[in-house]
Amino acid sequence: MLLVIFARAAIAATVTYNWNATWVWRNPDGKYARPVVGINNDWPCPKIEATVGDTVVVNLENRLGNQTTGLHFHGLNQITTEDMDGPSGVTQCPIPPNSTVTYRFVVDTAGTYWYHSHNFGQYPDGLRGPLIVHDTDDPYANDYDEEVIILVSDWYHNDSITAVKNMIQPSNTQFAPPIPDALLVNEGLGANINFTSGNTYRIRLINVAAFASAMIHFSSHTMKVIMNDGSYLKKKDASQLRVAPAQRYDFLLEASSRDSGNYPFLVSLDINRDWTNSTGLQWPMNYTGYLVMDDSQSLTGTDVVDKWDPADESKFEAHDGAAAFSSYDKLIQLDFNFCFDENGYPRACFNNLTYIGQKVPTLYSAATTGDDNTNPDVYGQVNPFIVDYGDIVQIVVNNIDAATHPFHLHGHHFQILSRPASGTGNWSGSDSGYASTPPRRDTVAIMPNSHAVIRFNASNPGVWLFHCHIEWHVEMGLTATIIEAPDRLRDLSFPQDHLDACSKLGIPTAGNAAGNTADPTDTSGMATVPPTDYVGAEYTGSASSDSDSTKKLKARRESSPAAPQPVPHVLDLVRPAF
Ligand SMILES: [Cu+2]
Repeated sequence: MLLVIFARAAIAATVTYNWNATWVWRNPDGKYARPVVGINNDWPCPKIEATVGDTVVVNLENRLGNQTTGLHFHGLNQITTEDMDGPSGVTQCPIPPNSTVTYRFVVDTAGTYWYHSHNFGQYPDGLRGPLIVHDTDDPYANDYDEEVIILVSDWYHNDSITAVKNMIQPSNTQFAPPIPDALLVNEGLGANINFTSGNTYRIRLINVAAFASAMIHFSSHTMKVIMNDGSYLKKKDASQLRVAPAQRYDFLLEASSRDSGNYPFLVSLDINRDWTNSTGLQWPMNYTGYLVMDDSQSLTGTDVVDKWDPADESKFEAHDGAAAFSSYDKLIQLDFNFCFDENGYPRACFNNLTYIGQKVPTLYSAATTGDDNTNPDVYGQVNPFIVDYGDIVQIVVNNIDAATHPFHLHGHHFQILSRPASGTGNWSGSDSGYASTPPRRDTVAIMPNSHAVIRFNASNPGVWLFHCHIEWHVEMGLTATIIEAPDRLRDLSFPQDHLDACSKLGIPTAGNAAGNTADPTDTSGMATVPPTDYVGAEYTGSASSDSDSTKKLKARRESSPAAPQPVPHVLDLVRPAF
């Protein structure tokens, strides 16, 4: 055993990426060219790829000129590296133009992940990509021959700041989000898979959308699901899957020796209503790809799905058979509904409170407020919840809205004990009927007018967001903050380049939410009302002159002032719900 450990330690590598965040012009749907946030003057963004035990280093330089940036590594739990998680205002400051911040962490769990900007509403502008951690001990290693990544997403012709400005208007009384203009597969319109007879393929399906879920179905081939969100599952057949924003599925597709020709598959954007029982309500955004076994034949034919009836994500079972935590020490109940703030602007609320960003990043407050850091008042209205080290925490989300919302927890893979069907209503308060060997995920899609019950072990000190992964809803404030084991966060130190990013922006790095170091329990100066003027990632300082791309982008934004987002016609059938 010692020898094995030694051998693995010896091969652990450091994988380094030197990245500039840059604007580039792209036309991924073939209908509209626009600036997108790329890496090193290219887009789609590159893949991060490493092996379990490796150290990943990303040196990220902001060369955007007119926006701040940052990166989150979605699904990695950042054990002992809680300051590398990436969300702006939480574990770091936004990175201003012409600054570099280094992310350094060990990838300790194999699986399919992704990275994305967690800096205001920036990732729908393109800053997102796959993050693959290969396993040295893959239980399914002998079951497949090749790997294929499929990235699915919605896409918008508006840039994100314009889209959010249009959304957060008092006239938007229906809380309508930006409506996608296109469905992208692999950040474009082409994702055929070369399929060789006799081979089995491991598909790594990742949804990087800002809003839409995606349905997927393969004609003539059954998906054998082996992993969700970087957590192995007992192999299970699925005819259709729904992958919500930020979720991932790994599944096997077998090109049997009897197969020949080319087989279509269908990816369809899902409007997030549970229309499994309502065939009339859908977006006309479908993509047909092909499993290509015979190049000489043309790619024709479509995969027709009469009715979407995807696998129930709560019914998969963890591969290791780990039992559900049998009880809990701390209950956090979050009733989610849309709401209006004091100024009549549409927001999204947990327990009638919307998340309001504060001056000091929350982790920095936890590290610098001493014994007061167990007092939630120190953190301001970031919807803070304190949990103690080693607590088994149960989070209940009641989704009072009539649409599906995918909720993501940073820093953990949680157990999904219950995620009942649409229309089930709120949690009864009784802990019964739960899964015994539940799947573990980092993102759970909660059904319309229903709820979910999840549990995790608070063994990872840090400040971890819990939020809807519809990016538009994050910008409306649908976020809570788990402050985990604050007694173990006291006097944490932070890398100088992270602190430098703050000082360049004039952001304090110590004290309570308002930067008060003398009396952290003094709440004066904290933000208590969300700003009415949305600026998102926009940088108005004079750190650099604008590039041609940013000038064009600014000109376009200035020529189209904010206007209420029209409610799309298809939604007139029912009360709009997002
Ligand atoms: Cu949402």
